[in-house]
Amino acid sequence: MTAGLYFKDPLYVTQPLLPDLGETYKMLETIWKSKQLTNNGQMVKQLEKELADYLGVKYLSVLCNGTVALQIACKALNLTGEVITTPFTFSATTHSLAWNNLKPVFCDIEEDTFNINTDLIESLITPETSAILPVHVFGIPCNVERIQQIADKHGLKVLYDAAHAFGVKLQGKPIGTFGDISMFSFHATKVYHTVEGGGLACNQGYLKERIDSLRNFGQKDDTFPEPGTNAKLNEVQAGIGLLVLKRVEEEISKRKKLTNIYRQLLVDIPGITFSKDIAGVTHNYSYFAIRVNPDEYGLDRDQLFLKLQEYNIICRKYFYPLCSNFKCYSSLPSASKSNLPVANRVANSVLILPLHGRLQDVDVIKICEIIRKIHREHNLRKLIGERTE
Ligand code: T4K
Repeated sequence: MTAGLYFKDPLYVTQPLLPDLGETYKMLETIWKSKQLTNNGQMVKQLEKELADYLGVKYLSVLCNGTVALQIACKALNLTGEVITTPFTFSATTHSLAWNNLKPVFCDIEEDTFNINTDLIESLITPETSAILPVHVFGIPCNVERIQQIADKHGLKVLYDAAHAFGVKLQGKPIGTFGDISMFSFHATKVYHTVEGGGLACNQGYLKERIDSLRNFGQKDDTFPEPGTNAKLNEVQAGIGLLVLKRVEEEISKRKKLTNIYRQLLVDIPGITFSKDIAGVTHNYSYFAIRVNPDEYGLDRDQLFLKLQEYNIICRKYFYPLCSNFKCYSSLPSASKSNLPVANRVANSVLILPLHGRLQDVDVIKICEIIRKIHREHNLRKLIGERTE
């Protein structure tokens, strides 16, 4: 290993966007003075207003995290029976269905976008199907037009997992305006965060009311029409969220610059591929995903993942293992590998490289050099081995 290329401090796939500490103290002072720590206080109200504006959605509710937000969205939409979804996602997507006693029906994905393959959805619809739960994977929008056509034709609800898609737009239209409800994750590892947190965006007032009641024990004034839970965001996290929001544009533009460096420097490395910007999409650069083709690169994804750790580059294999291969779902008929060839292939070949606004250009340049060096060294060793045989 070349010492100069080794990172002294570990380079993680992400690092949270932190608000200014001085501003954070001031924000805390305001909360201390108000003595309102939770239960729909001023910070939460302000955050909902500012986020709805930023995301360009009619209604937005903030909640304690994205997973519980998804669970509440399923209830708010009265989902029953089966829900068609993607296996190529974080565990939370599938688990939120199971926690509502809904049966996940896995649909294969597209090779280029990693999103649900809309050509396959209709073949999975049964009389039990109540909804489609697609994910805008790594912030790349799904084929929202086709999904809505299918949903309208079959009377299905559409719940988007937009955990990665904060601020993304499609032909200028905010991503959270599609479908019946969209869930955003505001986890610390996301482009935008409230430490932990989530948001549900919708276009209809009655849904917002239902979500707000469900997150607050199912209470409506002094009555309890249905059982709810406690999914409230507190004032301190909402205050952090307001401060982080001020910095999110700068964060996205830094990530865009770094993404372009990655793209320029990785483009000619055999066996390494990645997505380009899509015309008409306003991207948020939430993740930088590469695919590793071992026949051309020399090492497979798992080998590269381990090799990069030797240089102190700590990547993530989102989303491996595939949700359909989890023990709790693998016996479902739709979970069979033959039903999901693309998703299985993608899950075995994708690697997420570090990308966040605290990274410097030189860090990304070094990561690319290391990926090139690993390829070269491996091929050289192979060549020498072949000659001496
Ligand atoms: N749907 C989708 C499609 C999702 O991706 C997610 C969450 C959800 C739903 C559910 O939303 P939430 O309920 O989480 O709001 C992370 C996140 O925990 C998770 O939010 C996220 N997706 C998933 C893709 O990634 P891990 O287990 O990979 O996180 P972790 O702790 O290993 O963090 C990654 C790196 O970030 C670490 O190596 C170091 C760095 N880091 C992390 C944290 C938490 C920091 O520097 N500081 C920190 O505070 O799951």
